[in-house]
Amino acid sequence: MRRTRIATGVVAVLALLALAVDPVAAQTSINDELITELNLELLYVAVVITVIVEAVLIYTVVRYKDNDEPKPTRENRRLEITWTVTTAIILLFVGAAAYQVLGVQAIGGVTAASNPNGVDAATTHDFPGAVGPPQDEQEETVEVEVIAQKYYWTYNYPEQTVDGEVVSATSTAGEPLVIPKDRPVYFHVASLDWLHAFHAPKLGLKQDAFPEKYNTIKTVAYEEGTYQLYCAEYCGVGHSGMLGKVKVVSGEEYEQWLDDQKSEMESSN
Ligand SMILES: [Cu+2]
Repeated sequence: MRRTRIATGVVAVLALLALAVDPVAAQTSINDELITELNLELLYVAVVITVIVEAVLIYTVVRYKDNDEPKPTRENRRLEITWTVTTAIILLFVGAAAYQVLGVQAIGGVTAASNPNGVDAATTHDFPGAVGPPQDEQEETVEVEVIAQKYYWTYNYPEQTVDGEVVSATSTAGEPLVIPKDRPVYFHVASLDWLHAFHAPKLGLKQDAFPEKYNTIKTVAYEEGTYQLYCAEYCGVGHSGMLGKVKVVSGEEYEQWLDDQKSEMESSN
């Protein structure tokens, strides 16, 4: 009777927890997809382990609660080996699953080692570290140089020029970082003064901005929309205001935007 009541209670609590979990939203980018998948994979395993541990705990409490002379377990080698080996297996699983995702370029960043056939990166400064896309992907890839400075962002499109002048936008002017969806985008992130960090959480993007050194990260955005961009490295009094927007648009809208930028530059020359 009492056991039934406890079982009912456990089921009710689990049902409430299941209701409280947010339904998984549509993935906004390849980065977001990889992070969410890993998170879910680990969550499923964690739920199973939690249920087993709680079941053993509740069973033990109920089964032995009327024992007036309990004796502690001493020297149970089998038990010790079991909990050591089981924990090791779980940790190895978590490590292997996380490492697999970290090893992907979209999460771990694009490096010369992970992208040995990369062409020269399109950048406007002569800093080291930027890695271009592989030659066979160069045509479809968009390269954007993201420059952090106290306390704003500049987005340069070094492949897009008018009379040698690069198409560019800044967060101080309220302009967004515009990228097309469903195309690989490489961000070459650097700082002109000291440490900042490029962070668009809804897109699963985060990268430190080092002074005079590029870090390249990659994305493929799936969902059109405007995403908040933050500086994620405390950089001084203006840090909390060092914000920007990443705008994901369709391929045609992106080309149109570039044309508009270029004709604006031409007319002001
Ligand atoms: Cu900052």
